[in-house]
Amino acid sequence: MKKTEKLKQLIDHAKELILEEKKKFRIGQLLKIKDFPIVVIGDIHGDYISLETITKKLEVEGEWNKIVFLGDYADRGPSPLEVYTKILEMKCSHPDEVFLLKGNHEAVDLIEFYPHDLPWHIKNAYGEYWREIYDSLMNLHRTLPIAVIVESIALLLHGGISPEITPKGLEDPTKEELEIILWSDPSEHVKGTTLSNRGAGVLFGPDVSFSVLDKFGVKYLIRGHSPVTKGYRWDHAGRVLTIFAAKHVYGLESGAYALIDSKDPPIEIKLF
Ligand SMILES: [Mn+2]
Repeated sequence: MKKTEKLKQLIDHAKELILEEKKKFRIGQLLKIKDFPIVVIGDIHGDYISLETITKKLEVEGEWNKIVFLGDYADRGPSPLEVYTKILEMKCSHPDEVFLLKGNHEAVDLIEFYPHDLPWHIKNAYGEYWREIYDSLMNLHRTLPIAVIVESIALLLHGGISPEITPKGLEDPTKEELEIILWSDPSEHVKGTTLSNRGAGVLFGPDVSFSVLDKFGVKYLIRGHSPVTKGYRWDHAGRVLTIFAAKHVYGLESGAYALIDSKDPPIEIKLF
């Protein structure tokens, strides 16, 4: 089979399986997951080495029931196509166990994001056929869900929250809500929300985290989006966890992912 056709089929197959999630796990764009342990993996940004390190560790340690990726799969790192191939193969071989959320780099029709080197990588690998691959990937991005609720434990999404975010709103978010969810960051120094210097989304303070997480009936928010030095960072009195996987691309001290289990405390950080 032509290699363009092979990748396109993988993307389209994964897209069908993502749409199928609606029958079992999803209400609109919101996923509900309850089987433990749940592995949560933050931004990869084309860093295939980090993704491979994590998946090898998961194979060896073997303790997972679900895997949730928090979005931002390509752009910045050298190997976005290897990353897509790997995560889409994982989705296809474990459709009821592996879930891909949308990050701001997958929000095709929302706000422009930089850098966006994915088209260049596809042109480099597929020449004149690049557009077919790119369009398939963009269509896949349009189908991705935006958040996961792990009942009474955690809300999982790419960026952040504001007082307007509700469980009902996550099922079918407005453009404004989507911008908040995909672009925002926590801040210790803000009360309520303020404008973000990213030019999109907001900075949200501890008071917002406490009230919104209480409204969702969960203790924690787990999100990616910020390249934190140690691969993870706790904010807002230990209720907001940032995790980040792309350690080579950002030169971080370590990368990290999180493991949610039915024990106390429920979240364990895994460094690599
Ligand atoms: Mn991001």
